Amino acid sequence: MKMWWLSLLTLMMAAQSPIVALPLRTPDLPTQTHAGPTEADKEFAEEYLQHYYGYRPKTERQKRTVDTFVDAHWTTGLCDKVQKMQRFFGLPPNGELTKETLTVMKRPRCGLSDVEQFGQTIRWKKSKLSYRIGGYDLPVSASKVHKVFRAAWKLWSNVAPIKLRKRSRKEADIVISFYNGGHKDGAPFDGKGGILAHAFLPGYGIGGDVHFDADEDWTFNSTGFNLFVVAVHEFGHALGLPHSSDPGAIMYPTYNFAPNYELQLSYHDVKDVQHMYGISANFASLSSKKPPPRTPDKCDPDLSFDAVTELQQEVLFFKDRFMWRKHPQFDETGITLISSLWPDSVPPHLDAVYQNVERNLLLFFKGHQYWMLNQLRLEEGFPRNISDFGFPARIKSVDAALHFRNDRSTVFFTDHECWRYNEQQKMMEGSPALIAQQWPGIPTPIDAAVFYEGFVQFFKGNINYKFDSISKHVVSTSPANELLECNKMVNNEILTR
Ligand code: 01S
Ligand code: CA
Ligand code: ZN
Ligand code: ZN
Repeated sequence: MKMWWLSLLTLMMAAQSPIVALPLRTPDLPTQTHAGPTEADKEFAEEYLQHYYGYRPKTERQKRTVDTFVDAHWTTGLCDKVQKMQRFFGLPPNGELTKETLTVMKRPRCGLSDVEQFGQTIRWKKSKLSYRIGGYDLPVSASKVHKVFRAAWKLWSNVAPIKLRKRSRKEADIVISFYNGGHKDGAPFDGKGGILAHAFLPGYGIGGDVHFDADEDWTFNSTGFNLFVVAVHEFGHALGLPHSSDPGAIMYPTYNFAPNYELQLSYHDVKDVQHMYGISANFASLSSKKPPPRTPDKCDPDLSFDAVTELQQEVLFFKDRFMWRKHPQFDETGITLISSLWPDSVPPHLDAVYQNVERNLLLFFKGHQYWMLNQLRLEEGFPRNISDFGFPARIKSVDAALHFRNDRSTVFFTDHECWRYNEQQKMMEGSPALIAQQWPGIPTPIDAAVFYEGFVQFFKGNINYKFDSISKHVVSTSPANELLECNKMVNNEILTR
């Protein structure tokens, strides 16, 4: 029977990320006119739910005491457990002991001894799992597919004590197939785009199976959809992981491929899989070499930024592969991946970013290179060398860039110096000046600068300096993350664990 990712989290994420299509399933079992379950059926079901879903029937004494915590916990009992069971088997979760619910309960459960309920999720109970590639009409070279799948499983088995063996003939726990359109599991694929793949929770039969939409343009690079990236995500589901609200996680529900980023499980992916299966023997040595990356937290009092810029009415704060977008109309400043707004064009760990308002361009700096984007598109011929701006050869990178729309100029900060670039004449104005002279009170080198709310706002480490350009002095300092308004949280913020 069926079960895929339709958790509350998925629903929440779906509201936010339009690419996540929701397979709201319509049961393909006949609707029945039911006479209601017999007493024997009820008893059977109670026992079943006790055994497999942790249902605890009330004692007579508990039935009389209504208000205790324990009782409150248990009153949600039976109906809730029936729903849970129905969800697992893809039945309409009405919480009633319908005929098909009972039929499923009475089915031989041989395979199910391999699975166990683990908190809110289901996991495999054994550590040696097998997988098989079902069907033979692979849309891409078979040997490459095998290689990619092996590498994708390895990311998970590196951190958790699980082993995955490929089988070519015999039954396997996890069957991986490519299908197009409807493929008889109640969740038809939708052609190019949209849903790319889906997976079933650990379990017997279809449980643990992974299906890829054969209509997608599957690739091994950055064109189309990268099979490796999606396989790692789906294999996470096949192990029992739900979606994550952390945009840095592999289990984040939308596709993300960033060129030159070596795909790694994030800190949360690792924590989640280890929570279910434990920690692999070689995890300590592996993670000391390459610790799983943590997604920056806007409430971290030590938060600093790589770059800050205006973009239309928004202010963008860059950090590693991420950015926060502060919009005047939205209360919440959410974090996203840089690559989700500018796929394939902008690198992570930027040095500086500014918007050229007159020409509607956005310029990104990293090391000796810069990238120029018009709207969301990378201009042809980029990245180019920052010597274009007239920097001498000794300048290898910039720390920050500050654009002034009124006098159509941009100030670049490099170490203790600053340079004024004339955007109209496209040339540097004179020689560099000392930051200490031009911007007294600002420590160097700086991390980022932006003109916002009438002040030049400098960032260095975890401090934000507001500078008044007219009186030429620092009017106040505050925590660098103050503008992100850390205490304004909505329910799709990264869940604290
Ligand atoms: N599968 O695991 C998914 O998350 C589906 C949507 C479900 C609601 C069925 C999916 O194809 N999502 C797209 C995706 O890219 C957006 N998933 C894989 C990934 O790498 N995030
Ligand atoms: Ca699709
Ligand atoms: Zn399917
Ligand atoms: Zn998914």
